[in-house]
Parts: sequence; C-alpha cells; structure tokens
Amino acid sequence: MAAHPPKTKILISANERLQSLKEAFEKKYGESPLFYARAPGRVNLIGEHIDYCGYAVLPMAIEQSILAAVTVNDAKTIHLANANPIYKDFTVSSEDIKIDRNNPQWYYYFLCGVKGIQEHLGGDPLSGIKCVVDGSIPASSGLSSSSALVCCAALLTMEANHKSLNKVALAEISTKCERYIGTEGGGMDQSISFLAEEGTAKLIEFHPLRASDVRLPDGAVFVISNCCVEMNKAATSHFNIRVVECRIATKMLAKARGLDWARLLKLSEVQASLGASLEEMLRLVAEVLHPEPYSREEVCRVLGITAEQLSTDLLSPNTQHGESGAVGSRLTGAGWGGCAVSMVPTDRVEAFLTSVRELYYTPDPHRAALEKQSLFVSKPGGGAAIYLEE
Ligand code: ADP
Ligand code: NG1
Ligand code: MG
Repeated sequence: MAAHPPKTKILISANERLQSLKEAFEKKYGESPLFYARAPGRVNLIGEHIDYCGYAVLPMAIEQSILAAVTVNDAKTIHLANANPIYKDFTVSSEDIKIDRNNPQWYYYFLCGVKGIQEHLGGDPLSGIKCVVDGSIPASSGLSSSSALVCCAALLTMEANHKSLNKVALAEISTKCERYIGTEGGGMDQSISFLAEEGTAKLIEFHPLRASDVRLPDGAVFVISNCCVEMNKAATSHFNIRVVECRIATKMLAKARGLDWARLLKLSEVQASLGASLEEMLRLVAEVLHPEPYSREEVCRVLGITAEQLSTDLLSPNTQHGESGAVGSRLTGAGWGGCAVSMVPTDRVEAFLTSVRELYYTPDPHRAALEKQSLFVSKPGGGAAIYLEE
C-alpha cells in the first residue's frame, strides 16, 4: 500500500517563505492559517511527450513549489488569493465549481484539484476554505507549475475535509482532473509531484502507476536554464495537437496490424498488444505511416470513420481546427499574429476554404466580419508596372 503524503509539524517563524505567507494570509483574512500544503514542480530528464502515449519518464522534483496557507469554514465558500498580484482574487461556492477551459485563469487550475477530490468523495458538498497561494516555480516554462498548483489544491482539499489518500491515488486523481483545464496530459507531472523523494530522480511508469528510484551519476548536478519565452499550454492548442497526433497514429498502426483499433488510445497499448520491441515499433511506423501531413479526409478514409466521428472520438475541443486539408501551412512574415499561408491541392481548395471558414472565422463575430478580406486564394502575381492611358 503506497504511503500517504507526510504531515509534519514545522516552526513557521524559522522558515522565511512560510512566515511571509502566514503574514500575507493574516493581512488578507484577519485570521491565522490552520495548515499549509506544498506541492513541488519538476524537471524531466528523459522522455518528453511520451507519458500520454503510456511510456515511462524520468523526472525529479525541484525545490520550487506551490505553497498554500489554508483555513476551513462552514460557509461552503472557496476564497482564493495569491501572493503574486498578477493573479487576482477569486471566490466561488464549493457547490458550484465550474472550470472554463476557454479562459485558463490561475484559479481554474486550483479548482481542477478541488473538483477532482470532490468527485472522488462522491460529489458531496465540501467545506469552505480561505486560501492564499504562493508559487516559486517559473510559470509556463515547462517546470510544471500548473500541475503543482492542481496537486496542491487536491491535497489541501483532502486535508480541509478531514480525509486522506495515498500518494498514488492523489497523483491519479490530479492527472485526471487537470484535464478539466483542457490539456490532455499523461500524468508525469502530478505523479512526480506526489511521489518524489529527496535525493533521487524517479522512473515513473504507468498502468499501473509506479515510481522507482534512479540513482543519478555522482559528481554531477543538473542546471536548469529558462529561455524566458512562456507558453501556457491550456491557452493554445499546441500541446493537445501533439496528443491527438499520437492518438491518430495509434489507431492507424493498430488497424494496419488487425488489432481492435477502436479500443486502443495509446501507442504503448499497440506495442503491448503486438508484443513488439521498440525497434519493431519503429519499423512498423516507417511501413504504415507517411511523413507528409495527413488531411482529415485521409485519416477518415484510412480508419473508415466519418468526419463527425473524427471530431468527437479523436480530437479534443481545442484541436477541432487541425488538418483542414493543406499539404503544409506556415506563418508568413514577422509573426506575432498576421497570416498563415497554406499549400492546398487544387482539387481540395473548396473543401479547405469551407473548413477554415467554419472552424475559424464563422464562430467569432470579429473574425467573421473580416473574413472576406482575410481568407483568400492567391496565384503568383506580376511585378511593378506603369500603365498609360491609351
Ligand atoms: P507549466 O506547467 O509548464 O509551468 P502551464 O502552461 O501548464 O505551464 O501552466 C501555467 C499556468 O499555471 C499559469 O498560466 C497559471 O495559470 C498557473 N500558475 C503557475 N504558477 C502559478 C502561481 N504561482 N500562482 C497561480 N497560478 C499559477
Ligand atoms: P508542462 O510542460 O509542464 O506543462 C506537459 C504535460 C506532461 C508532459 C509534458 C511533455 C500536463 C499537465 N503536462 O508538461 O504530461 O506530456 O508536457 O513531456 O499536461
Ligand atoms: Mg503544465
């Protein structure tokens, strides 16, 4: 049976960060915190974008964390504040928790954790809490600030409701509930946030979730350097496009080998069903898939599914716009906005225009008004010229 997260007594005044969080809490709510919860960020050493394919990863927790100070009340209201003023206060009834995945504000990550625990406890109303959050993980920088926040919220919600769960269960709940924000991650971040132990990296394996110590080389340390370009994974579709591409590849490989492809979702499941080695999987990929981008039509044709099934069964809400039938697309010009240029086979251009119109322009009134001058076909034109009246 996996252990529960430790619950230790600590001298607050001896810890600068806890002391200033305590003071911020007292200033905000006029009372002292009842307890604190902490969940660390992580750095991953080996294996990116494979946890959601079911493959093992090798992260270690970092010192930076999300820390929260909490009191509990009978009012069934969740009051959230943040030590960093860029994150605004938020208040909501614990009986009416909604997460807006189109607007991934910081408090929705917190509420993912609360909702995950609420569901685990059978949906009963939760105690109210007052909470101040203090984060030291650089946000949107690949060190998993989002999951540390979700895990911290899940952990403190358990404590506030006088319940406790083991680390594996908490990691699994947190993995599932962070998906409410829209990113369909695989569980590396939440697993290491709960299962980390000082002094060791962890090999995290899934299905079932387990973590084993990995001894790092003596006489070396890991240096983390942030390129300082932030990317909020829930605010764009980049992350989920990767997830969905792997999901579609899973189906195509499984179908090509006569497996029950409709049931399989992860590449590791195809490998396990075939009893294949990684080298055999690479050969299978080279044989079955082509390196050029797939159009929606081709995916549907290969899998024998309708466009609607593709949308509902395979794509996530924020990847509905992908793969409209271009051979290739890129941003043109300097970037930071502006136009994309797509090379589209002539016989697919009408379908392409319809698809981009329906998925990108029509749903947004501002873009719909600009569609006529914004979406057009252009042939290569001529150069400068002077024209004289005859
Ligand atoms: P990563 O997990 O790689 O850091 P994400 O894009 O997944 O990046 O998550 C970043 C989001 O997490 C931020 O936009 C913010 O909403 C939330 N977040 C991170 N740090 C804090 C913090 N200290 N306080 C509140 N929210 C935070
Ligand atoms: P970051 O970059 O920390 O948000 C994301 C996923 C991980 C994993 C890595 C790439 C979530 C919560 N996290 O982490 O599961 O896929 O990208 O290896 O979706
Ligand atoms: Mg994240």
